[in-house]
Amino acid sequence: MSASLTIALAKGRILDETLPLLARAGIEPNDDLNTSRKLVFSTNQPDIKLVLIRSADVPTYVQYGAADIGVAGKDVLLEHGGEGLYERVDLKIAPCRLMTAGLADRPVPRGRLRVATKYPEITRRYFLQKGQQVELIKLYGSMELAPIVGLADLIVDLVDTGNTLKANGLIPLDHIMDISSRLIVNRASLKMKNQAVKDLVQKIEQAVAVR
Ligand code: PRT
Ligand code: MG
Repeated sequence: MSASLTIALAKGRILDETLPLLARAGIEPNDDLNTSRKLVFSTNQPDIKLVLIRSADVPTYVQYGAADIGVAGKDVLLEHGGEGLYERVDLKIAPCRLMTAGLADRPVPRGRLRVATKYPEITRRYFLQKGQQVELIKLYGSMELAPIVGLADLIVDLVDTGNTLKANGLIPLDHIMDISSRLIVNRASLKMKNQAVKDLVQKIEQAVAVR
């Protein structure tokens, strides 16, 4: 008898790219996660279940042990702070870059800049380390609009193809860091359910390696 494990995933690109990895690790949900309205899913492994939550909530569920394991972007993990959890595997999925961006047709003004972002913690640290004073404006999405309407001089956002910036007259400026999704594990689960967690982590590492 092995301990039961709960894995937290988020809908969207993380789910789309994690399901094939789980399948290669021998874990298949019993329902279609993309169409079902359920939040808890059994799998072909009787002792493994999946829960589906918002991506920014994944570290919180794992931190408190409501899920033993989770998949979250490095952006989300840095913003959360990582308390109560361990990052175990770089899944190399959902890759992108965290960047500053501004209007293509206007130079960045001098003096104290206004920066709009969904990532105030990462952004605060980035400009602090550069020794640059900024005023942070926390947004929950559509950051690209902020410079257009004069809400901010710069944004800090994720960039993949660059098409979203371009479509809004913005250009990428400074590369803050590369981002990919990580497998995270609750600290207590790693101790209390050590064998089950180790087995699963190992299978997923193998699935990432053959990808
Ligand atoms: O969308 P929702 O608010 O429900 O949640 P979410 O934004 O947290 O979920 P989702 O699925 O959009 O993103 C989950 C994770 O995927 C993020 O935490 C990142 O680690 C990762 N990821 C990888 C991305 C992108 N690539 C990405 N391109 N997340 C968001 N984007 C957005 C970006 O914010 C911008 O609006 O896509 C747009 C830019 O894309 P390009 O291709 O036009 O440059
Ligand atoms: Mg999104």
